[in-house]
Amino acid sequence: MKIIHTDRHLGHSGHVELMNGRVVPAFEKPERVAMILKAIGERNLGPLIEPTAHGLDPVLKVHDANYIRFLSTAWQLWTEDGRDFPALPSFWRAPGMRYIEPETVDGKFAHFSFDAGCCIVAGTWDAVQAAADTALTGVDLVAGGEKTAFALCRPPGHHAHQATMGGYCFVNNAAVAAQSFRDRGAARVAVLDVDYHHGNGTQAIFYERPDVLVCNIHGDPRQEFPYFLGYADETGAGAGEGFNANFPLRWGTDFGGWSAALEAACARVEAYAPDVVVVSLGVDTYKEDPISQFKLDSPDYLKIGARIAKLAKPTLFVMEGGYAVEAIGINVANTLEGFLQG
Ligand code: OKP
Ligand code: ZN
Repeated sequence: MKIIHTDRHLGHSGHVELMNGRVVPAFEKPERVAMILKAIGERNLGPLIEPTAHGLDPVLKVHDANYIRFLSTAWQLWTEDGRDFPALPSFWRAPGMRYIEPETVDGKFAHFSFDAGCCIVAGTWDAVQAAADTALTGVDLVAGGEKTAFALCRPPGHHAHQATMGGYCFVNNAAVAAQSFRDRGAARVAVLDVDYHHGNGTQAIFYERPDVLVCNIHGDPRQEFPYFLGYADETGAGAGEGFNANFPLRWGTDFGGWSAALEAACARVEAYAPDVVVVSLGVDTYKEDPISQFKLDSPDYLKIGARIAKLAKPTLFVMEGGYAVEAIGINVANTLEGFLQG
């Protein structure tokens, strides 16, 4: 299994987030990738390859041009204003307010975000572009006939909407990959999102489309971020009715409960008979994850990988979350190893 990786993610570092009302170092940090690389190397899961540049056209197929223009200039706008520290929004739109892009930098940050989880620093945009290229290089491999590939994306993507950043996510790498598979001839693409958090961005991007099935297993939004999407009654709309499936689970869910949801999600994928599967791979379902509330243990990830392999479809893994840095490598490597042996 080829592993697509570049060290350009390193520029997205030194950033902060808000945790329980305090400014703290971001949980979504470069060490996550270092630990994944270490475990992948120790297990000999496959060669590392560099992503190739795909430009912004495939990104603009799922994101608005105004939003991408904002992301590509946000650091410049922020520092032009005399600020030499990481950028964060602190204002958002309430329902009923106007959808207008303001002229000033704080207005633009408010307009294009839904939380304070997307801190921008000097290297953020380059890292975001590199992550999209990483996913797209994975598409090249799998569309070109490889059975599987692992796009080691950082920052993650599944919370990013068409024109909104949030939850550590800027460009929706998995959605860009799914769209790219469509554009390269796949008639039906399934996205299976196993990250602890609901992939609200991926759901929203494909919600009215029958050509991309989106299945999500995640913390119940009644209790968990992103709170306002991810309920079981969200089944798609218009032509997309019946092509979105949510499996919300309560805080404290262990592998027994989680794997029952995986079985149900996999049954949906099988019934859809996709040409290719994109797995949004988050391992923040782990029992020691510092921001999550499920109880999966490291050996469980071997079984998850094996169940995904049983779908017997070309499969692109796209990295999303996982914040227990000491175990993230083991848990990702277990998933991939379970898949390869399954
Ligand atoms: C991204 B991915 C703690 C609040 C949590 C954002 C969680 C984003 C998770 N400061 N906020 O799905 O792993
Ligand atoms: Zn997550």
